[in-house]
Amino acid sequence: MGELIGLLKVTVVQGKRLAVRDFKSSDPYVIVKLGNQTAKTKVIYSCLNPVWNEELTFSLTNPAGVLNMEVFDKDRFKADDKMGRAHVNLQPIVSAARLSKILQVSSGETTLRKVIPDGENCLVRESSISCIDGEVVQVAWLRLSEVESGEIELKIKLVDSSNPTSAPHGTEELMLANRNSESGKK
Ligand SMILES: [Ca+2]
Repeated sequence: MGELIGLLKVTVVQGKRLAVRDFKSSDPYVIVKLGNQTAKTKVIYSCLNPVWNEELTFSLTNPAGVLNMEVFDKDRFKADDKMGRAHVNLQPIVSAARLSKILQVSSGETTLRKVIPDGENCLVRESSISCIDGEVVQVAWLRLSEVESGEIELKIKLVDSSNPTSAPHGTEELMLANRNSESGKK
């Protein structure tokens, strides 16, 4: 496993125009994967424009790689139906976080960079990465593929280990270190 970069907090905000998998609607939930880590949102029943607003946490190691997500329709008596998939390249937010450190951005809101939609990503529109009060955040609308329709909004936050030279390896240690550095902030 590579060097620990920090914690990635992924908020699955909402879905729009999701595909119908039951009679008139669907019961969507999202599975998010980073490497061998998997997390999922709750199911929202009978809704094609669901609002989850759920934060899922992953530990992010170098190289950052790609965040994958799949949407499913929950079914009680048979296997859940697929409702599309999307991915986000995490390299831009990692470089933006590095930049914010170099620029020593701390308070207020600063746009660090923008990622434009192209054939390599799933972006519906331009995605911006900002530093908001010291936190690096990317907001992205993703078009689902392998499905008739649907878009997903994500908010990705990179929580850096505050002291990279002594960053401990392992999520628990990192969380402990973050807690300690927060309580001991000058
Ligand atoms: Ca269903």
